Order: sequence, then C-alpha cells, then structure tokens
Amino acid sequence: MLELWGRKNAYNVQKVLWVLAELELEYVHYDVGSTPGDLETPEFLALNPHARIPLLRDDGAIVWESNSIVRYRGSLRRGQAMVRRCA
Ligand SMILES: N[C@@H](CCC(=O)N[C@@H](CS)C(=O)NCC(=O)O)C(=O)O
Repeated sequence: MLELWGRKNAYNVQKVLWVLAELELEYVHYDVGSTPGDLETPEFLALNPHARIPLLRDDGAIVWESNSIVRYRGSLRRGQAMVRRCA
C-alpha cells in the first residue's frame, strides 16, 4: 500500500501529488502539517526524524524529501521510467 503524509497546500507535497496522479497510483493520504506540533509526534518522528513533509511509505520503504520521492516513484512505473538518470 502507498501512503502519503503532508498537507496538500505545501508546494513540496504538491510535487508528489502531481507525480502520483500522473502515474495513476492509488494511495492513502494523511493530511498532516497543518496543525502546530503534528509533525513532532513520536509516531511521525519515527517515520521522519526531520519532521518534514512530504513523506511516502511504499509497503516497507519509507522515503522523505520531495525530489527523492519523485525520483523513487518515477523510476518504478511498470519497468518504464518516468524519470531517467541524468547523464
Ligand atoms: N527539501 C525538502 C523540504 C521539506 C519541507 O521543508 N517541507 C515543508 C513543507 S513544503 C515542511 O515540512 N514544513 C513544516 C510544516 O509544514 O509544518 C523537500 O523537498 O521535501
């Protein structure tokens, strides 16, 4: 299961939302980052000790940092990479 944490009005989250939509991937969304302190809960810090959004969990894999998430998901699509390696 694909899960995304982050408020939808954060530009770094919007990058990831765009890629997930482009790839037509289903995911569960957790709207965090809007309420003060909700990125500093023990549960969220266990996922991302930097207390930042976006955060993606793909089964066991946890990826944070929007550009890393874009590259991670963009390189996995059915063997056809949306994002290619830089030369
Ligand atoms: N370089 C990181 C920056 C992450 C970042 O600073 N995210 C902001 C939102 S765009 C954040 O988590 N701010 C704290 C908050 O919204 O409470 C990335 O691209 O993911």
